[in-house]
Amino acid sequence: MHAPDSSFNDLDDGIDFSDVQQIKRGLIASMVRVVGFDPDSAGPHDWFLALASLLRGHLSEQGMHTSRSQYGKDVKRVYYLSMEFLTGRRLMKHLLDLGIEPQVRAALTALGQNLDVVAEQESDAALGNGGLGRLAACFLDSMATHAYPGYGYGIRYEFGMFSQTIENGQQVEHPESWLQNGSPWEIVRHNLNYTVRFGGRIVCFRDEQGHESCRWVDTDDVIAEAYDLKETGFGGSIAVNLRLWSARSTQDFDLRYFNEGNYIEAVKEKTVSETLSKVLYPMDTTLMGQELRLKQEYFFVSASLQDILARFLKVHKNPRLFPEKTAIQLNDTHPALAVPELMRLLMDHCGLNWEDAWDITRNSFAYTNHTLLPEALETWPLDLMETLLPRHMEIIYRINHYFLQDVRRTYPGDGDKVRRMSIIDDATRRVRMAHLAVVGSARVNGVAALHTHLLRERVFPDFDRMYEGKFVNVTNGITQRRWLLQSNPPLAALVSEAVGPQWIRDLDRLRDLEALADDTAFQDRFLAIKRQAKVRAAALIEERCGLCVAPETLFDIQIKRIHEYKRQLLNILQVIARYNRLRSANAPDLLPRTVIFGGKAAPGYFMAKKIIRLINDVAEIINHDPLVRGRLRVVFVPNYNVSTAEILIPACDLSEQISTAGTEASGTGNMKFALNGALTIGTLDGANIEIREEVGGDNIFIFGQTAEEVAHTKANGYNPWDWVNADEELRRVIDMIRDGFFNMEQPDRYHPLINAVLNQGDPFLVMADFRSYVEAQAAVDALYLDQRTWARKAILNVARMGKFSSDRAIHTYARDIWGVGSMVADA
Ligand code: 26V
Repeated sequence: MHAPDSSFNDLDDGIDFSDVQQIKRGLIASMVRVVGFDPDSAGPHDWFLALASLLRGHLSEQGMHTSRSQYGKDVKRVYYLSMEFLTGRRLMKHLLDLGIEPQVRAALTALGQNLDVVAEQESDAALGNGGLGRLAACFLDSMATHAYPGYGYGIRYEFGMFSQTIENGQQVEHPESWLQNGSPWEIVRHNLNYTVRFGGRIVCFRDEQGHESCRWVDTDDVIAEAYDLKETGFGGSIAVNLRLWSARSTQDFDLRYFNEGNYIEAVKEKTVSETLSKVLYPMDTTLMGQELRLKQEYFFVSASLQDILARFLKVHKNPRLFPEKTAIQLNDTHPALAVPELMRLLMDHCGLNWEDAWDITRNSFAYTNHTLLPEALETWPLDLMETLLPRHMEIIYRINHYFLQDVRRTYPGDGDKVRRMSIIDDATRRVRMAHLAVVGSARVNGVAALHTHLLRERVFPDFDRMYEGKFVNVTNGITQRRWLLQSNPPLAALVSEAVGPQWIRDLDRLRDLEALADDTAFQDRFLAIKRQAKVRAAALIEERCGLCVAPETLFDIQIKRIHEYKRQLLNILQVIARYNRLRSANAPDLLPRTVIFGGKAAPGYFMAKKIIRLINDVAEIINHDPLVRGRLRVVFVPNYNVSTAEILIPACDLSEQISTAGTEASGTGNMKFALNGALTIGTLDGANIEIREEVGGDNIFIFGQTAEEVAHTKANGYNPWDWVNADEELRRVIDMIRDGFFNMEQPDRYHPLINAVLNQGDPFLVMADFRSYVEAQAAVDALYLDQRTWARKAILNVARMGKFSSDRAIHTYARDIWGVGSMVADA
């Protein structure tokens, strides 16, 4: 008997994508056979579907080659577990990765369509809140590009991040159904599913040899169904799979009710279980302890681990080899239940004893922390966990028991330490997920040098001393494929012309641009490209806000989630001070600026929403004041998302990265802006510190207190009023807001805001950093007047961004944390 021939190197209907005629025929076939529409009357959206379906087939083929070669070589794989993947649109990315954009463009033209219009039809897959989710997307891109055997697992939310409109200056949220018009990229695998269990109770029994084993019974079950997306890498020959789980009820009808004639009651159960993957929680700080969120976390963790283990057991009979063949990265604590889940599967399903299961578990996981803010560190109530996941709670108690024995051995007689380090917080009766993740992982990393330092010193000092070498730093990065090649084609072309195209895979190659920083002809081309991008952004602003902004002005941009710690408030205070100076006519040399904001506030975050409203109220007054016409405009761009970022970032002159030092774990927007030739104004926080190290102190505007100074200021009894009273300009700004200058119709609108900041200690030191921020902004004004020097510094910023590629980050994870190799290097 011989093996069946299932090679697919030569599928007869495979299309040669270098041939425009073949693409055109393929598109027509796809329109007729898949979309089911007459090509003669099809519109851009139909053509988008036809094109995407055509590409999906090709990507699936690519992915199968990748997967066959991984099985063939029995490589160690890495699984990236994340509640969020903020991938944005995919069409242009795939075309660039495959190198077939010109051919596809030509084929569409021949069909009377324009590729750019067709690409605009795609909705933004916003399955994430912000930085953490976008990082996951950049990492998949780097893994695919550099041929790491990576794999992503997440949730297929039916509703991603809400879409935002601004009405009367206020944020209004709308549901965002990215699936409404179908998602042509997905490969649906109805037959690939796992049962995920909740509730129930545990029964334990002993066999004849006296071994105890436990069973989890009487559970409420939900089915997790797999949907796959292929993430291409540059060059197109490798695809990484992103598997998203969708919840399906185990029962379509509850026959008991059905037979009684109660039709509605009969489907209720189904609706309830299917809400599990309905919607992404749109907040990224405070956890409200909702049961649904915990269920979402366990749902995707359980399905993913069952899938990972099944894949492993297909090839290996011995579970003890698991850590040699598998690395699992926990993107924050959201998937931390993976630790007790793997223990459960190894003991209750594979029959391993505790010691062996624990050995495998703690050598398989690694955990990335993304925030120091105490309110964002996850904890879950014990009673909720015990009800929902009784078996996992048993395992967690036992992990904690052995762990605390170790703690007592390491720190004898220190009962306080035992209480502080425990996975269970006895005082609040909650499980500390970060402690569980640290104890269950071989490595823990922060996402920028300062962040890792503070993590070790402030959040986990006892763990750091107990586990030498466990805490490491991997500074974040971004993919230059999306954030330069795709989003800024003219600059990408200029760079390629100057230093060759290798930067696309190796960002360090940008260094050769340094030699051109003083070249006036190069500077002129660089500035012309910046201007072109500003014209494009101005069109977007006109369309979304009905506001006309001038590309000659300095574009000063702060786009990111709205948070007190990110200090959009500090920015708008500075804008008001600038407005006052312009009106008083004693500042003729203040250059014209357009100050652009964008970002979403969590729907229940009162202060963040007030800040949005204040920005819009201030904009309304300033933009209608003839005294400052042509010299100052303020814009709030609604519905900030990945696609908006792709247009605004290339257009930026000045990138605002102004969080209170010690609060922004890394930031990744800061890197995207600098890569596109913006200068940064920022604090010594997160990755800004490393950006300064790379670009040089002369090529960045740094202001404000350092993380150490912040701690010191607070320790010495900070009173924001002292700073307000000592600074006449600041005092005036505060008075205007308090007196209702920007909102005469309701003058007390911002009293809660002013009160919260000034009378409740100003925890993010807005007042303390105001003066130095204003001074840094004055230095910006002065420099911008000298366009040559500005261009030189901007070019140097681009040239020195090599470190901030997600390729570097992934190479570091692969080497220092996962112990996996590139398939190309291995070949
Ligand atoms: C936290 C929570 C808390 C519970 C409710 C749901 C939820 C959802 C997301 C998060 C994550 C917040 C952490 C986060 O996004 N951190 C950002 O991570 C970026 C990538 O490492 C980093 O650049 C940013 O500085 C950091 O704020």
